[in-house]
Amino acid sequence: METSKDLDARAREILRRNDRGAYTVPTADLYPHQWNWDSAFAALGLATFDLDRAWTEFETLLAGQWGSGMVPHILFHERDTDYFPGPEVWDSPGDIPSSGISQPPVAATLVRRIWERDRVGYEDRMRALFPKLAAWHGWFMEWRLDRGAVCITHPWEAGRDNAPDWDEAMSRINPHGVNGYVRHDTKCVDPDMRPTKLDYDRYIWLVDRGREVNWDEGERQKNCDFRVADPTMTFILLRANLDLTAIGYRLGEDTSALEEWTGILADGAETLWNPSLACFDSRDANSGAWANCVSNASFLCWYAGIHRDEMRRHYDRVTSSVAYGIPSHDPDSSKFDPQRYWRGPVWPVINTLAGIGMAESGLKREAGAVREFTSELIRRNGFFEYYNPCDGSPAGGRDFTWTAAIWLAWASQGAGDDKWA
Ligand code: 2M8
Repeated sequence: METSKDLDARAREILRRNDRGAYTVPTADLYPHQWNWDSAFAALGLATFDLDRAWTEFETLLAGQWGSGMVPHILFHERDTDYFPGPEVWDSPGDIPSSGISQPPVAATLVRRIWERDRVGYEDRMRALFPKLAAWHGWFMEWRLDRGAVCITHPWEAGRDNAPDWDEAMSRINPHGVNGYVRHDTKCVDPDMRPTKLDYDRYIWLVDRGREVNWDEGERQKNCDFRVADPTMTFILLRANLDLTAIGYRLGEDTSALEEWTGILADGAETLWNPSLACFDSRDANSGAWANCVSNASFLCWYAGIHRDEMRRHYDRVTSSVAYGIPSHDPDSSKFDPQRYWRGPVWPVINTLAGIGMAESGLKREAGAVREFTSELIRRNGFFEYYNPCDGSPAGGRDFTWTAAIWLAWASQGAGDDKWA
């Protein structure tokens, strides 16, 4: 087995290899563009050895912001790649070719972390990013709230693409008229580790609907076929908003709107509490129905500063049923699939956010265990996209940017005093 130092060097090498100059791709073949939340994690990793480059990562991401404030989930800086669906399918109106939806806004939290550790010489760059991040948060507040919780309009927006959380809402979509497309993802990784064809038909059907109205949010809201209030988005935006407020204080900026949004989001997060499941859950904003899913996103409550004893009990239960936590879906559920993407596997990216939240909330045992699961999976297998929670085997894309970044900034034993939480 490699030492921590060897792994540190390999992680840096992966970040360098996935670096395209001013942005980082998640992994070369499978995802050859700039993804929103992957990019913010890339910056966190880059900051451990090249601070300047880390700031550039955020700047490139925010350069893709639309006039509405929305920051797309994919920026296509290069047109000619095999990724599907590429820029011509989205046909979006931004200056940089992009998708038409967003992703969990972890950027404010991660840039705060980077800036607070090394402020000297970076105030101007922070000052330039601040209004852009605030406008992005404001876009969620304007267009995506349901009783104060943040809704997604496409499964790709939550980043948990094929999570069972969306099964019910997606089952109502009849993807008529979608055909003739060629997937590239299943050529790069085992199809059993990816969403199914029916999932993809529906993903593309939803993209077609957005493109038809030129991604106008007002139009999309009038006729919204898929709108689900989601713990990933709600907890992450709530946390990001608190962090952006802290940045604003330090810069001497007006933070009154941010403070108001925090109150709304904190109330909204409570509306995701499913009393019969005794858990934070996804809620269909069109039908009002609960998804009835204990997912890894449910455990982001602490990251957003929200505590519940019931969530500790769920955590103990789901992690005692697998060898490595946190499974992305409840192992006691019939929908649990330890190999298929967001329907069971462990994702270092969610483990990091959940682990940070647990540590900050004083859940030392749980936080330590989540870090140890993550660290051991990486030490055993290297830097994969996700891992099987039952046997720890690696899955999905290899040499993965956010896994390498997370190793350097959080999971590595060598991260020492610099380790987050
Ligand atoms: C996965 O999603 C993309 C679509 O956005 C895909 O499957 O093609 C998700 O895991 C998402 O959370 C992640 O940001 C993206 C790139 O790593 O891949």
